[in-house]
Amino acid sequence: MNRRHFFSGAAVSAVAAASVSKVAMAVLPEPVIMTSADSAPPLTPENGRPYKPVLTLNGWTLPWRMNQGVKEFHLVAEPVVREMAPGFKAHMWGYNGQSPGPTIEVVEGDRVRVFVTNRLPEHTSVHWHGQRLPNGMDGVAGLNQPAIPVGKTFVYEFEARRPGTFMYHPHADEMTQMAMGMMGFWVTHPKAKHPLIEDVDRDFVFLLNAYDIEPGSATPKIMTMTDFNLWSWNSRIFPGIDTLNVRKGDKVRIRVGNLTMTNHPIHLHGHEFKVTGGDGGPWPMAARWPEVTTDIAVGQMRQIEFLADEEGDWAFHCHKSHHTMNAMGHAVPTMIGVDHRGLVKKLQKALPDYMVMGERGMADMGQMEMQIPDNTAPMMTGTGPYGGVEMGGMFSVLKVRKDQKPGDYKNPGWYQQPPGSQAFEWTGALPDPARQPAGAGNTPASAPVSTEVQIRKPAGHAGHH
Ligand SMILES: [Cu+2]
Repeated sequence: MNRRHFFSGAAVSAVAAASVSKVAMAVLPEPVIMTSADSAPPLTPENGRPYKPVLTLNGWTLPWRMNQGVKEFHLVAEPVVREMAPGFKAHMWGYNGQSPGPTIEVVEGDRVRVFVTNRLPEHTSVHWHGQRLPNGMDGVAGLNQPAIPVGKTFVYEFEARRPGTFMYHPHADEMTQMAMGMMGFWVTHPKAKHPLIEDVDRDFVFLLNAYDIEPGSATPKIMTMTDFNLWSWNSRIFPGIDTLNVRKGDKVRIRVGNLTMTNHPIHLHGHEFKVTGGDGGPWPMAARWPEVTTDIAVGQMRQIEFLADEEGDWAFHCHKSHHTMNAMGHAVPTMIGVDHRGLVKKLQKALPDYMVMGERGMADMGQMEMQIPDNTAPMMTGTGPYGGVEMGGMFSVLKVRKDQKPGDYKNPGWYQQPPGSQAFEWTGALPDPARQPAGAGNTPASAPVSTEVQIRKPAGHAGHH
């Protein structure tokens, strides 16, 4: 983390200097800018009511300054370069150097003042999703306030009235600005013991977001509504998403907000969790039951809690299998069972780079030394201790270790299964299974097999096809 002076930018300085008076400048908290996409350690509060801070996956918490009892934050809306995975950088819009913006953490009852400086090429605003606040602070441009013009700074101020997990994002040219990565998390911790909010040992937060970036390019396409090709957590894709590292026996909370345009069934291996709350606050105990997957709808936040009592490396991911893939072409027919070995040779004479997608399934894609453009994330990748993980997108790993130190979030490396506790190859005798004749099913045929299909035409005549 480094502190960049408000006016140290190059091209934007002139705009900013012309529009922010010296007096205003003197009272603004210096904006804190993050230059790394790694998970920053939880930010222990230096003043105000104490609380247990969260860890933002591949993100950070925005420091504040206390000004006569008011917590003052400074968000800077600006173009950023976000590393989505090692070797792949996207040109996005975000806050204070990254997309998503920093997490804002306060305590129930805190008076909060947020300065928002607009360094984007167009106007913006900030909506504080889920908060109780005066209508004029809700941030819908045109409805609650004029939009923040380019180069100007607006002030939002309200009391954090109820504890909970909230999100923030623009409510001005929302389609563009959210597609470009403008969003962030907000956690209001309870001021005292709350009957529905349990103390936990680890508290993780992240946002679900999605982008459409053509392989080889860097800027999201903002017109896309459904056909995204990068499904990300906090604007990171596997294998670029940090693992969630915990100590065996920890009580763990994970807060997940969905600011994409589709739902995401988030699935945890090896443990059952309870959904303990949503955007509206903590849920009554009677509304909590064991789950291993919870669907998070668009614009929702869900917090899950569990006891991490099973050691190991446990997959944690969106269960839509297309959301655990990175950029790929969608106009690809299923080639399973099609034997086109002869055809490939012929085609490669004319098109030396021609290759076949997925003749035996798509797993080959993970290994293929495929020519991909610069600045492109491989479609399915990531290597574990036993080979390719064949995942991308919304995938990470919960690492539970008995020797992880309390409060230590370091990645402990790969889990070593105790001897005799891992799936293994059977090398004994096998009974002869009943099989389909070759070519009748979906295995490659050694010789062409003609298939006859009966279809019934509308007129009622049976025909051959
Ligand atoms: Cu998903």
